[in-house]
Amino acid sequence: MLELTTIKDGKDGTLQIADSFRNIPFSIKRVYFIKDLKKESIRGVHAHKKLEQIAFCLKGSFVLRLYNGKRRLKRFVKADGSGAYIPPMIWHSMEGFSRNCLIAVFASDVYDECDYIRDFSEFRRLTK
Ligand code: T46
Repeated sequence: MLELTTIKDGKDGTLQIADSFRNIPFSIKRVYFIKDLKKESIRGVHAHKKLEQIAFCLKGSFVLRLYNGKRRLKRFVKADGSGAYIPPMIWHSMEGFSRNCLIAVFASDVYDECDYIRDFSEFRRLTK
């Protein structure tokens, strides 16, 4: 989990800042949002060959599952300003969304379907 820089301005609220190479370990090339989720929704369920990502929950919460071919990890991600780093070659899925869950994902590159590994047996073969 990575923390954003937080500046509390008293009655004027709070600023949270994501700087590439400070809070975010890569140069951000794309940001996408995931919303309108249901309790039973599942997203992800794939790995990336090269893409690095950080998922921030802006509202609500969700469960992130990660698998590197050997170990499984389950993280409860909530809207507290911390982001979940998803490195390349990690099988990941998002589920257990709360009501009105809103997710922002910062990515190290533009969308490229060729970077996706969507077949689990191919992922297992590549991570053996
Ligand atoms: C990831 C998880 C956490 C685009 O055309 N451009 C984009 O930037 C994105 C993100 C998606 N798409 C298209 C590709 C598919 O035709 O939107 C469709 C749904 O994408 P996908 O099935 O990959 O959606 P998720 O939510 O399962 O995965 C997304 C990201 O694609 C992925 O990189 O790690 O969120």
